[in-house]
Order: sequence, then C-alpha cells, then structure tokens
Amino acid sequence: MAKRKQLNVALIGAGFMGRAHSNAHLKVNRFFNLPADVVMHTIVDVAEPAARAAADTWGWRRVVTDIREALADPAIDLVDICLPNYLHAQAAVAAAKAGKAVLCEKPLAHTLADARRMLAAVKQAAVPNFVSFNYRRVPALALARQFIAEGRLGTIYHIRASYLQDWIIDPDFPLVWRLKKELTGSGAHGDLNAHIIDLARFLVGDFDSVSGLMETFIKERPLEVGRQVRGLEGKGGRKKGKVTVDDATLFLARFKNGAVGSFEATRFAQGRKNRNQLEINGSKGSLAFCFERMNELEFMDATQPLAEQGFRTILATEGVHPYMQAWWPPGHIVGYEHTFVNQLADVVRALCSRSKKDRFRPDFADAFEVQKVLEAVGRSARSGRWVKVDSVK
Ligand code: SOE
Repeated sequence: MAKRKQLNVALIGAGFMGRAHSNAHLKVNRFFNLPADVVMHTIVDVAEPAARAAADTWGWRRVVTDIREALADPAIDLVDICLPNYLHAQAAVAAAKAGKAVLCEKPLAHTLADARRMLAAVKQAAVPNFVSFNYRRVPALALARQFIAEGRLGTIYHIRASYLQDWIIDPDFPLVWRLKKELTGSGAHGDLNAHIIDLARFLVGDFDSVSGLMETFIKERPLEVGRQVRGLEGKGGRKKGKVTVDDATLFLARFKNGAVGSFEATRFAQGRKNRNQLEINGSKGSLAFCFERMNELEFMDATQPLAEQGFRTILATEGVHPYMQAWWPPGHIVGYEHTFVNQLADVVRALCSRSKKDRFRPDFADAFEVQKVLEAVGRSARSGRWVKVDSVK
C-alpha cells in the first residue's frame, strides 16, 4: 500500500488554546477523510511541566521548551501558534523564515506593526498561512455563508453583532495577561470584537469606516499569582495593578457594499457566558445566530407567501450541512471543540491542494484586515471621529 502523506505538527503553547488545538490534532483524521495524516510531533512550552502534561494527555511525541529547537527540525511541516498575543509575531516570523506553514491563533498580533511584520514574513517566505478565527467553522455559520453566497438574503442592509461574556465582572478577578495592553493589545475589543469583525467580513464584506467607544469599568485589579492553564481562571494576590485595556468596546460600521452594522464586545454582561451572536437583514430575508445555541440557524425567507413568513429554526446537523458529514447522525449536536477540528480539516486540505477552491480563509492577509478594523475603532474612540479603515496603513 502506498504510504500516506504525513503532516508533522509542532504546537507552541500548552495553555487553553493549546488544549483546543491538541484535541483537534488528535481527532481530525479520526473523523475526516483527508489526503494526509496529522502527526502530533512536538509540543513546545517554556514551562516544561506544562509541556510534559500536554504530551501525556494528548500524545505529543516530543517535548521541547525552546521554540528554536522545533523550528530547526526539518521534519516539522506545520507550526501551530497558541501563545499569548504578544508572542505571536516572534514565533510566526521565525516559523516563516524556517519555511514552515503557520497556523496562528487570533487576533493576528497585539499591535498593528507586529501584524504587518507577520504578513510580510509569510509573503516573503511564501509559506501557507492560516488564522484561527474558529467561528467560521461553526456549521450553522458556514451554512449562513452559503445562503448569502446563493443570494438568498438579496441585498444586505444590516449586520447587528455582539459578543458578550461576564468572566471578569468580579473586581477581585486578577490582572491576567488578557488585561495587560503590552501582552494582549486590547481587551474585549481584540479578544471578542476580532471574532465578530472576522465573521462580518466572512458574511457581509469589507469594512469602509467605523465610529467607536471604549470603556474600562474596573481600573485596578489584584496582581495574578501562578499561571492560567485550563481556561480563563486566575488567582489574585494582595498587591494591585492597573488594568490597561478596555472592558467593553462598541462601534458602528459602514461596509464598502453599502451595508451598515453595529458591534459590541464586553466581558461585563452578567449572565452571558460566551454569547457570540449576530443578525443579518437583507432585501429577501434575514439570518440570526447565537453561539450559545450554536447548532441552530434562524432563517426568514421573505420570498415565501406572506401568510407563511416568519423566522424558522434550522438545526444544522444533517449530512448536507457544512462539516456535518464527518460527525454524527442528524440531531446529534456538535460543540465548541468541533469548530477547531473542522478548521484543522480545512487546513490539511489546503496544505495538500493547489486548487483555489481549497484556499484556506482567513489567512494572514484576512487577519491583517481585521487588525486594521480593530485599530481604526481604537483611533475613532480616542478622537471621537469616524475613521476610514483604509486610512490605517
Ligand atoms: C476569552 O474571552 C475567549 O476564550 C476568547 O479568547 C476566544 O477567542 C473566544 O472564542 C472565547 O472566549
């Protein structure tokens, strides 16, 4: 039998996202029929116990604490970056220079300058590049995109998107890296608005201009002791430090195709845990989605007879729905972790194909566009003016 193509992966960062991606690497060939096998070759983390624990849990074959060792290994094909935002650029640029394909967690970087550097590096090295805006791989949202591409919504007028969480609402929640500008770039904005900006680009189109406001409700928090590993937890000490990012960012947008939108990201929406939701209204219909019911897409088709019109709920779990052929019988729903597996299946297909139809989006160029929108909103919040996204270079 002919030997199947192997894709050797080095995953960098054994924290929360490292777990989500490890699970994807482990599962992808067990559920998807793909042209290559993913090999969980190397796990990298500066903290050796964390790297060892990840290797034991997920089956990574080799443990290293220095990324340079993984990049120097000619066996490695794909570098998967799951580090805090401020470390993305250094890792991605080095991986590109080493000729590796790069998958990077979102947002692309903590600053526009770093994002630009990363884009230039993958272009110069001509390496395949992918960004983990995983919500594009929610089957119901991929279905939304199909409906829009087929013209089922007609001309799009509005997108109304919000991403609401509440995990830092306690003023004693510690000053974790996600609340320090120099490590994360921005707060709810870069963490959550980045996702809905990417989804808006996926579903509606390119941004023209934005007008935003940002607020920090809790200005000081206990300094963190220890390290976050599993998720978003954290332990605070006695000393306090300054919060240097936004707790909430809201903005209005105009799109190049004439549509308009409103966007809101906050970690202060009591009771909303991971409520990534959007509604899109077009001349022929509307779509609505909420991640807390992620298997469902609401669709209103205004071409139906008036007496039958209204929103209906599509349970996007049939084999005809995007990605669902790989999973379970209809109605056997999928969850958060499946979005990362679906995404990795698309990465593997893109790496094995030269065909345009297998091009993976979003890539670094897409994520740089998201970064420009983030930056434009920040500038607008500071100046109180509308900002053209293309004025951000
Ligand atoms: C924390 O706000 C977080 O884990 C984000 O960093 C992720 O990107 C989002 O998908 C879920 O919430």
